Amino acid sequence: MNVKLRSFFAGAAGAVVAFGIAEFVHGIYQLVPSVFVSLAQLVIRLTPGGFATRAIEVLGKADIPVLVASMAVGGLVISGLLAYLALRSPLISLVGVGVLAAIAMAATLSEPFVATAATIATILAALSVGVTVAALLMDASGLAGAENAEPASSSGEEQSAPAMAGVRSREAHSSEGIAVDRRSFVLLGGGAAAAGLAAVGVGRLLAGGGSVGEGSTPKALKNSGGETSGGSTGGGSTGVVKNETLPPVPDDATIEVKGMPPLITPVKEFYLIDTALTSPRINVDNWSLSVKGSGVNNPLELSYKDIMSMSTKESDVTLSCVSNEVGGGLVSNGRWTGVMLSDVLREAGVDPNKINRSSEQLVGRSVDGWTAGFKTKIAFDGRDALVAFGLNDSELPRNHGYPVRLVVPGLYGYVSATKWLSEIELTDWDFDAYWIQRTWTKKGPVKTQSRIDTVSGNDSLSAGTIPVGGVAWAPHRGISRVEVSTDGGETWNEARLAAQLDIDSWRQYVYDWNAKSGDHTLQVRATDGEGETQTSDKRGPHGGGGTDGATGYHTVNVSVA
Ligand SMILES: Nc1nc2c(c(=O)[nH]1)N[C@H]1C(S)=C(S)[C@@H](COP(=O)(O)O)O[C@H]1N2
Ligand SMILES: [Mo]
Repeated sequence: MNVKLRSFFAGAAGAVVAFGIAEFVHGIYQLVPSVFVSLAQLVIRLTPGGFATRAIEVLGKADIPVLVASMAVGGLVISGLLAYLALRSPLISLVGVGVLAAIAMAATLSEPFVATAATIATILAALSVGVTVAALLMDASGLAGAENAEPASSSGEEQSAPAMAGVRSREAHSSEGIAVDRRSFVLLGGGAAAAGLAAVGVGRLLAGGGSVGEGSTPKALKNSGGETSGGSTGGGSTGVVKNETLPPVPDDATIEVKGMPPLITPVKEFYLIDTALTSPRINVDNWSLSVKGSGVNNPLELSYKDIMSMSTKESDVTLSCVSNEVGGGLVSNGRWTGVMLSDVLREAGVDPNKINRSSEQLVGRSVDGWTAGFKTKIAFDGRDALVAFGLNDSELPRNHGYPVRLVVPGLYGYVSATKWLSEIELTDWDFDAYWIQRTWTKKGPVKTQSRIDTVSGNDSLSAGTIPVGGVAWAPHRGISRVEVSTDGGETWNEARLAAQLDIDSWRQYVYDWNAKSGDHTLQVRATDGEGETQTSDKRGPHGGGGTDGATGYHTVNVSVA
């Protein structure tokens, strides 16, 4: 292994150690954000629209491992190069480390919940140790650095100077550096890297897992009439509590066919889309929801208890993502519990009759700065727009927005369904929320759609009766009719509909197809409660002329034996 390579690996090993320390501290003290996660968030935030759109919306969360892997590789390469650079010019290397420190601080300090001093100290300490490890490794292999470099003088990067001490002092020591053979170098470097990785692992474990597990199972909600959760008897400002709950799902609202999705999507199967690398961990004791902006005559700062003491409402609402492909799975039906958004706004002194240009848009903002906006009047038009704290009779799971999110029937998630809600602001229509800035359409009404669930192209089918069924949705308009074609759209057959649970909810259908052997093209189309049939126009969610959701008929090619 030559000198260049050794210095490169020394730098990379130092980086692993530095990250290990930072992750470990994050694990034991959450208010020091994970440098890695914060950096990834920063990358996502700064990514230009087109790319972020593809990466996050179109691919869902599949981009996250790619992002994490490329960041890890990038970090190692940069650190390796910095160490290699130190051989020539410790000063430039020092500046490089200073820049890394600055970026790490910028990323972490912009997180919603952060202990500033502890975070700065952690980053400085981690970098110091990392650089020291790198320098010791280089020392150990007898790398003489910076023959001609002047010691770094009193530059602005002096803050991270301790980190570079090892590198700079090496000039003095290098003559007596213990030159180790290749094997020992690999052992030492590998040992340092392994220790760093172990620290990362322990840190991640302590922090409660990555983006997948998302911590413990949410607590069940107590919804018995009049009983408010929160445990407090400290007489809230709001008087009467009228908890309105829904009866169990009626039998006739479901059709029992193999492959039919459950009418209410279990939490574990509920689709998941957001820009957060890991869901914010919010302690309800220091969380609040502020309601402010134009036309808000009585700005509010609501605690979790305040919200739990208001009248609650349950509602079955199908939530869908604008980036769902025709036939795709980014749609689910939830039984949501919350308080009416209109109640919250009225409490904040918003007069529905006085909404004007300057209060035309309602913007939800999450603790991590994500935004979504829709017409304020939608909150007052009678639909069950909720400030939701429950899903399927439990508290919201962390990855679905704990403690509180918005749910607005009839609007795609990207314009309405702010998770980890921290602020509701009334403003004008000029403000562009997160995905609008990234080229998606400003208004996002959910398009009427239908999906074939009980038959797939891979099934081995045999002639006879085959139930072709699935779900159709047109939230807040309802579904009045579903038709199935078995000949690629030449002729259409009326499907049998389950009872409509709610016009905001998807509806199950089935068509009992008398299948003959041969190849067939199955299609489905739905008509909404206003008599409008979904368009056959084939469009992707984004691109190909559209930026407002996919259209066309779900088509499944089958061959029957
Ligand atoms: N804070 C926050 N809220 C968010 C998002 C986000 O990225 N951040 N994504 C939105 C989008 S695009 C959709 S489709 C829904 C998805 O909600 P779910 O993950 O609970 O299914 O959440 C919305 N709320
Ligand atoms: Mo979405």
